[in-house]
Amino acid sequence: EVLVLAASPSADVMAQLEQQFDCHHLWQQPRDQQAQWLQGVAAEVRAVVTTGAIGINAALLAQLPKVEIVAVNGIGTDAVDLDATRARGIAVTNTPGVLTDDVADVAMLLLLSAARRLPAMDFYVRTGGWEAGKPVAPARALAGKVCGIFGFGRIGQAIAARAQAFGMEVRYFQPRAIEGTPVPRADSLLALAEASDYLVIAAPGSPATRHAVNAEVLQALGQTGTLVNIARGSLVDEEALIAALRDRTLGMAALDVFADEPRVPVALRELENVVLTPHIGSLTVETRHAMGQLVVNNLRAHFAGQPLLTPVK
Ligand code: 8YV
Repeated sequence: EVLVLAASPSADVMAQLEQQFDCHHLWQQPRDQQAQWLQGVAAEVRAVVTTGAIGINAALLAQLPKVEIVAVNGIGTDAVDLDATRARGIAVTNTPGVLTDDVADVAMLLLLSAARRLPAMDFYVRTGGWEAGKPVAPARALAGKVCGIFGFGRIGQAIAARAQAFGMEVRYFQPRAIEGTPVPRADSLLALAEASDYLVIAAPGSPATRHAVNAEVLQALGQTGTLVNIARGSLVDEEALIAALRDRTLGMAALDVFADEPRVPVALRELENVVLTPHIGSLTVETRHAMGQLVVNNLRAHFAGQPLLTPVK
């Protein structure tokens, strides 16, 4: 029996889950009834399907005595209590690879939107500013600017390729140097921020990266700097970010992820120098289908006693 915590937008994936497993859908239950409903199904659950954002905590795992596998429909496993899964020998899978391009696209979407102030320009046309002949201040060109990438895995490298195509100079930082890349590595995140016009976060959320982008890093990025985050809200000290944006010691922020989703602080929503999207990095028809298919294929492999396609170590 499979406990599904959240639906995939792919109807085909949902149909496959239904056909191949005995599914219990938590997301279909009204919020205030979920706890009680869960008590009725928990005993027989052998697999859990969750998302990168939702994950699974120790308390829920403890309610599932027979669970063997947690299949994450996403790449980030920061919301999964991996200590608890490891301690019980529960397998965990995620969906690397298939979402790289889409997430990198959203990083560029945000970067370009901030650089050329897309939300303000859109507002200007819609509200008749253009017709009324109101002035429009020129933006800043991208070509020649430095794009610093924090976290240089698959997604970070895909962002680098895109930034280079726009004529940007790219650098990266992460603790472990990547071999064979011509992209220079900064000595630290702080040094990267100092050198960058745009700082793009593409590192995993973890206790080690929590609030890595703090007041000091934001200060180093500076008045003409822009922060882009497509990774996890936990990497940024959101209070410090709001303060820096408000005081204009940081130029702009373009954010797809937040500390406490879906709650975005009003103080952030009210700022003009931000571009905000609702955690949509991987949200395309094609990619959500490919991610969901990987979830299904991992579950099938597990129950057939075959090697998992994309295990999390
Ligand atoms: C979504 C993500 O949170 O892949 C990730 O880590 O953050 C996203 O793709 C979600 O997991 C989609 O189901």
